[in-house]
Amino acid sequence: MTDTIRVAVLMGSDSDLPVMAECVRVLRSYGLGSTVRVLSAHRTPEEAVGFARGAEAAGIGVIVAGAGGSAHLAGVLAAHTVLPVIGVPLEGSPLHGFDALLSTVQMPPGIPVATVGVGAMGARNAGHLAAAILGGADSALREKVRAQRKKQTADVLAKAGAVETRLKEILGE
Ligand code: RP5
Repeated sequence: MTDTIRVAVLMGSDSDLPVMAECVRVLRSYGLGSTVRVLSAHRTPEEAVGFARGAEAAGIGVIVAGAGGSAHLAGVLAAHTVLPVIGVPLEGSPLHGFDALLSTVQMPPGIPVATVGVGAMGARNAGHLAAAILGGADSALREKVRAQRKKQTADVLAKAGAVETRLKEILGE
């Protein structure tokens, strides 16, 4: 069950979809709907700028933008909206996303992009961060974020409790 669409998940190419789907998966776990679009800072620049300019009026609260190569999508979107923009550097290039990381994170002061980690790990965190941002003004959503953190802690502690047993299995003891 998802609510009205408050998050836009954008990506520079349809080839980015398998990774950016991880962001959508996390958003859905919080009951957050999203609009998913392929928009490129380089290949569809007019459309990308148009989306950024119209996002606020469309009810979007957070924009997530994933791109690979010398990634400029998140930065270009941020230049055309005051909504928070989360950048996901993607790793398809010969430099394995290091180029995308630097071009996404090194924004000039005054036009921030909240940059998460490279690839699927970052895409998932973009979903969690979008939920946390929207949760600032939505107590029900904030409680979902809190519950996710508590469950995560419990899961890690449960796994930690099983480490001695697993070690014996691995060592054949
Ligand atoms: C970027 O170039 C896209 O975000 C993608 O990660 C990368 C390669 O795009 P394709 O050549 O696969 O369309 O703009």
